[in-house]
Amino acid sequence: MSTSEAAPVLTSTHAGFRTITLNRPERLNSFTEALHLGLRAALDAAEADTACRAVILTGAGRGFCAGQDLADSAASSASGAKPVDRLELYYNPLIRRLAAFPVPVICAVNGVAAGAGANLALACDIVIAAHSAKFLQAFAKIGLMPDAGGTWTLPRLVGPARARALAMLAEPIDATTAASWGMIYQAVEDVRLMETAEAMARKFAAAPTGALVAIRAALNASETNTLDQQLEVERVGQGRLIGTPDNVEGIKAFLEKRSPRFTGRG
Ligand code: T3D
Repeated sequence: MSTSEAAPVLTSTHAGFRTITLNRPERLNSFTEALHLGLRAALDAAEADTACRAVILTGAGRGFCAGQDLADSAASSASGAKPVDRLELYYNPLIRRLAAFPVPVICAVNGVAAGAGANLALACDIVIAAHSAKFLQAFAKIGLMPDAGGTWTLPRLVGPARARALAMLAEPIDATTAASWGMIYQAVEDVRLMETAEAMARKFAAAPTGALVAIRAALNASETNTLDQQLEVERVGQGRLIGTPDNVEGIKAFLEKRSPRFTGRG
């Protein structure tokens, strides 16, 4: 494993995957422009590295991400971006990018995830949270509405009644509740968080990446499609996957009763 440090975001490169760590622990990894730019650069690097077949996103210290840095938000930013500009400049491209990222993104929520930090987590493919983590749609507490995709993801994950209550009451829920509501995939003991995420990343690092990305795209498309439209999405998607090297290898390995050696992005 090699580690390169580029505060306020750290990247660790492992065999087949990268771990990207938000690194402003003294401010619970809340977003400044520098953090946005650091995260963007870390995702650029992961995307450019064809040996990278999964990404883990996590936070340094006791928090995952407390959303927008409200002190930075109040002060005039380096680029002079107003809050609403920041959505278009940073948050929206980030959420769109995760929805189409070329490899699966696992979010390892190590502590509180609030505001845009909560919705960043929910934009990832698989969310695992430490038992001590909390999810908080903090926006209404400061007179705002959820952003970073929260009004899209929340009702789809937990249903409209719970989404409304989470957003309007702005009360935290713990990781176990989040898992039981279907908001996240799994809540694990704090000490097992990273080993669980890394085991999953290693599995993805040996998986047929193209199929995983096609699965995500089809599931996302199903949110608005009719059954007929979705059957067409499956026909087109399967048409692209059938006959790919990973499909050929998967069938060959099955018939030869051995583990497949998928090439993923290669
Ligand atoms: O402006 C735009 O660009 C629009 C976009 C908005 C997107 C958004 O995300 S809006 C929502 C912004 N986030 C919040 O409103 C959450 C604010 N934070 C909290 O409510 C609490 O900190 C938490 C519930 C997340 C955690 O509480 P707790 O008690 O565990 O920690 P704490 O003591 O409040 O925080 C620790 C430190 O981090 C503290 O600093 P200090 O007192 O030790 O010097 C606190 O001020 C700082 N901190 C936490 N969150 C933020 C923050 N500093 C700046 N911005 C934050 N978001």
